[in-house]
Amino acid sequence: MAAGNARIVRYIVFAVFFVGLLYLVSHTSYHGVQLKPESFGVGKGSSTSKNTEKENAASDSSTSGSTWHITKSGSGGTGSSGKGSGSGSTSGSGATKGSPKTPFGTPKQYEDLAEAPMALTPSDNGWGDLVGIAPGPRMNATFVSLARNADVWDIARSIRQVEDRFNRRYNYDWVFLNDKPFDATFKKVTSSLVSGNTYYGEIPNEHWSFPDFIDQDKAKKVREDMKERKIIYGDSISYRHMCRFESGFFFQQELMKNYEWYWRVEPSIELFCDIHYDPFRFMAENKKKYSFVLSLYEYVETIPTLWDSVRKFMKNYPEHIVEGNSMPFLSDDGGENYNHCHFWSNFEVGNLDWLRSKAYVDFFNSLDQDGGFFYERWGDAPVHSIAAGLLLKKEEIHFFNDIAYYHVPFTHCPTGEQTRIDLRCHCNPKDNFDWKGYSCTARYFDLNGLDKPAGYEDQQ
Ligand SMILES: Nc1nc2c(ncn2[C@@H]2O[C@H](COP(=O)(O)OP(=O)(O)OP(=O)(O)O)[C@@H](O)[C@H]2O)c(=O)[nH]1
Ligand SMILES: *[C@@H]1O[C@H](CO)[C@@H](O)[C@H](O)[C@H]1NC(C)=O
Ligand SMILES: [Mg+2]
Repeated sequence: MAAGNARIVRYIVFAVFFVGLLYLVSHTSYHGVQLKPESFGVGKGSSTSKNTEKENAASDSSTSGSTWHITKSGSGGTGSSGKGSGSGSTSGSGATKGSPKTPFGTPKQYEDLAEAPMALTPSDNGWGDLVGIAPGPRMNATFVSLARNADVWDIARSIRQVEDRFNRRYNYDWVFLNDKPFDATFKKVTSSLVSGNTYYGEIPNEHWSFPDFIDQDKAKKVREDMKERKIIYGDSISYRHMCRFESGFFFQQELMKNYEWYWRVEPSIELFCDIHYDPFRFMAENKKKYSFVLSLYEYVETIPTLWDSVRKFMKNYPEHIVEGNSMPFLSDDGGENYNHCHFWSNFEVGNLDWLRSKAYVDFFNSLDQDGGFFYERWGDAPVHSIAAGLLLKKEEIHFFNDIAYYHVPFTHCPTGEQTRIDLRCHCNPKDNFDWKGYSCTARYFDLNGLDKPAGYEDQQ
């Protein structure tokens, strides 16, 4: 019995000592005795260790670079299974060999991945080091978004994708335009998401109102009639101001005058693939002035007399109509009638100096005088497209196959499996609109004598 009691006492003493020890360790380790991360089976990661901090500073490494590398070598390991599922071993092994091991830039990597530190807070070394800034020159360019304060979360989604897929490595500016003042929330949220500088402009009233030559009664009757006929946005005044603004004034805003190139971004769009090069620089170096990813036929009810107006312009300003233009994209009978094809302008990368040129300004003013922005419901997409089609050489219009894009309800997902794999796309190729019957993109290819990408027949 006595021996048993002594054992129990010994147990209790030991337990009390152990608990005390635990208490001591847990309360002093952050100041004194540091628990070694290695003892938990992870790399040196604690930002609280001075030792680790020193290593962080000394080593030429980044957490994200190594994280990425782990993902990469993981998928590399499944290369053989990919081979079996694909379109034959040639393209399968081509995919493994052909795709770059580093996505872009030169992510810094550890010899031993287990040694990589983990930056947990913005003050830790390596926190902002998410693969490098892209090398090369920057163009005189900006993103531009027209938006209302209420669009903040929808534009936030768009910005996030543009940044993730492209701009975080390029840091181009972003101009926001609104017919009303932007509120503090809009500015705070958007500027937190954009890696470049952000600018907020209020549109002057003369760019967002009825010109005095518009007959208000006539315009009102049109809206009532279109409402009855259930034409989308047919009864909206603001939508008409928006279309006229995008057609004739966004590039004239004071903030936009600071740039030569623009990339238009609308709320709630999606980008599905990495963008590995600078589209602005591509445009500049290849002498492009306008670009698109989606094209389609316009809703005829919204533009019944647009082509009449265009013909009047062509007659009055023959000097602006360029030889070697894209008329066959717009008309099937040499310019007599409009086939309603247009580039979808909610995505555009283009040249602002072209839009500010006499040719384009004459074109817009001529159309504007005819009143169709209010007596009908002319969209900025056919207006921009017809201008690009007539005032530019056909080689100056570019189709960005590798910019994968969605704006409700259409998707451009690059044709060609290898392209989608190389660009790490997450769009479903079945959703690609390019070769469907209601797309005009095949006309663009035919007109320019371009070979359609391999595999397009399967998507018709
Ligand atoms: N500031 C402001 N921006 C507007 C207004 N109406 C539309 N916009 C913007 O103009 C662009 C086009 O408007 P949307 O409503 O997207 O028109 P849409 O693309 O034809 O149609 P959905 O996207 O399908 O609704 C978007 O960037 C909108 O944020 C407006 O009254 N004020
Ligand atoms: C950028 O382009 C605008 C418009 O063409 C021009 O006024 C401005 O000087 C340019 N800025 C630079 C830095 O080249
Ligand atoms: Mg839209």
